Amino acid sequence: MKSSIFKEDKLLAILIDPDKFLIENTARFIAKVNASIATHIFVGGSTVEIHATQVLVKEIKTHTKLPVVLFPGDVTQITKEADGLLFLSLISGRNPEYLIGKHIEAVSKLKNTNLEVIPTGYILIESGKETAVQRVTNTQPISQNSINQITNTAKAAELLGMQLVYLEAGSGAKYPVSQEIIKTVKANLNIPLIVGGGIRSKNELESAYLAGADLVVIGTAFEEDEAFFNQIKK
Ligand code: 1GP
Repeated sequence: MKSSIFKEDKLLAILIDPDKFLIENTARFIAKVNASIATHIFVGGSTVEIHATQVLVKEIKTHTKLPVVLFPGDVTQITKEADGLLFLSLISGRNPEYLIGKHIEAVSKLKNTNLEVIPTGYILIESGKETAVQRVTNTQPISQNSINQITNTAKAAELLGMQLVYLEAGSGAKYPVSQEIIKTVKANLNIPLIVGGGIRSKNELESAYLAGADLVVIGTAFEEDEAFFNQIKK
């Protein structure tokens, strides 16, 4: 079953980290997002102050019709103001807290919300330097050379009934997930594939689509240089 939020392919999500984003810039930044080929806004980060996500999502929603999807680093980032929630299980790692523990904690926060909860197999892939996900979750990424392991992990997510697989190189990664990995995983998967981490140019975005990514997530490149929006105008 396909999620109602992720119906098409070649989707682009702009990731906003509430910790690195000034709320007073929301209108200006979201206007650029609206004028671009972006189809989704993701909100989340590894370490976010309590309530910062709620306030930011509320503000974003007043400036756009694009779906706002939570990409939470922690349970405190769940807010009913958003449209959907990637219910991430970090299946590349073996830390029970991030496989199932946080999810149990989240249940009481999900009651009385209309959030579309999307079970997502989250696979952290080595990308040249230690990333925040690695540090916060205390798990090791899978090596880019272990394509079989990555592919089987993604397939296991599908067989467990997850609706999405997310190949994550980590925010600000030195290099993104390779085309070969995306291609191999996609060829073995019947659910949509998200790819993110370290994608900084239109070329890299197109390479990810060409390899088979259904949705690409980009955050850091826009944080560092909003001129990047000029290259991805509608
Ligand atoms: C991080 O995949 C996302 O979780 C996006 O990464 O910030 O490197 O674009 P970047």
